[in-house]
Amino acid sequence: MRPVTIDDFEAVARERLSPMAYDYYRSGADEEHTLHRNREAWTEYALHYRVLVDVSAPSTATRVLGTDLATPILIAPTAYHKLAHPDGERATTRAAAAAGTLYVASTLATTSLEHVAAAAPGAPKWFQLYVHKDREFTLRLIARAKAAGYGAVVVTCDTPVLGRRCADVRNGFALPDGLLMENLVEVIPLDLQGDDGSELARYVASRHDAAFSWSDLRDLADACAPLPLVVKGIARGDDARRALDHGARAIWVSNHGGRQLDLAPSTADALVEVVDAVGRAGAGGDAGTEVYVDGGIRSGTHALVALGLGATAVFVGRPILWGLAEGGEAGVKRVLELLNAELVRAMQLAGCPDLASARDDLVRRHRRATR
Ligand code: FNR
Ligand code: LAC
Repeated sequence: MRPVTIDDFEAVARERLSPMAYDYYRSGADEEHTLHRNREAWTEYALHYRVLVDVSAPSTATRVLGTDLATPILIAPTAYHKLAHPDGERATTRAAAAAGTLYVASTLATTSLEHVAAAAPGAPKWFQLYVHKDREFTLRLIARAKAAGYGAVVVTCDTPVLGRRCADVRNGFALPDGLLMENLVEVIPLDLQGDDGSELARYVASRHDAAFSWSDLRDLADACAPLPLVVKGIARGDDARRALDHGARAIWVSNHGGRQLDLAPSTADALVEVVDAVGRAGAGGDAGTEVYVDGGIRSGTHALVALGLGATAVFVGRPILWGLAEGGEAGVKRVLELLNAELVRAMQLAGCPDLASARDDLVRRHRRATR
């Protein structure tokens, strides 16, 4: 069956992946309320479309931090791509380059950041950073990203500890033999072995710096310079303003795909608060703070709602993993082509010839019929 929707890709991935790998990719934290809220929240909005607009040649051209892209649908950092396909992150970065979009490589990748960069020379990519207790090691990761040609550093701030993913605890989640967190081989503590719960949770508990706070962010931004620093995992307007005051160049609204704090607000709701707090970002890169969002975006129509709510660009996580499992680099390309084709069709049906027009009173809360 050729996948027609992102959910079709997930169904194929579920057949292809080991149960442990699928559970790890799919899971949200605890009772998974936020996992489901993320996706449902996009349907709480309505696209108040316009008619009789020339939409014969819609443009999805986007600019993020000065980098021109063909689409506002970008690839979020997700760990362990080799769990889905032996080509792993190399396949993902090549597919991103071919689609004219941007890939954010995870600190916890199964391919070193240097090999990811070499897989698609010259293609725009950012490096996602987890701050380790070992600050010297953290600075070495930043230096490596600069040397490898990454265009920005994305610091993930919603993971001082790892959220509890119940399936991982039941499965005793661990990377299979032969797969490693290739960026971290110099620091992986041997005490990761254990037969209770998730190996990843033990790594995060032993290595991530839960003390990292606002007073450290400015220093981190300085250490990343001249690369811009993006702060990922923001869920509130006041935190978005603080991030900008402490050196962030852009704000990434995220709750980690519902994998961290359960009962966190949906990213759609957080996006509205953040855009209100830091000004309407530019879809296509006009003036204003750039605000990105991820979480539960499973179609181009969801993406159009997010852009209409003020996002400069959107990121997808799990859909890329489903594409990897379905067909490696070709599968990721098919996922990206599907999402972008859905976005273009939604723009045409909404009377949007470009992304800027999506911000002009297109999106409003869906009004439920009052009894
Ligand atoms: C993630 N995410 C994540 N984020 C991050 O900053 N570093 C990471 O290494 C990972 N790893 C990771 C693994 C898996 C399996 C998932 C599903 C997610 C979070 C990711 O960047 C993004 O915020 C969410 O995935 C977005 O939600 P959707 O699109 O997956 O619903
Ligand atoms: C996760 C970590 C790797 O969500 O970010 O699994």
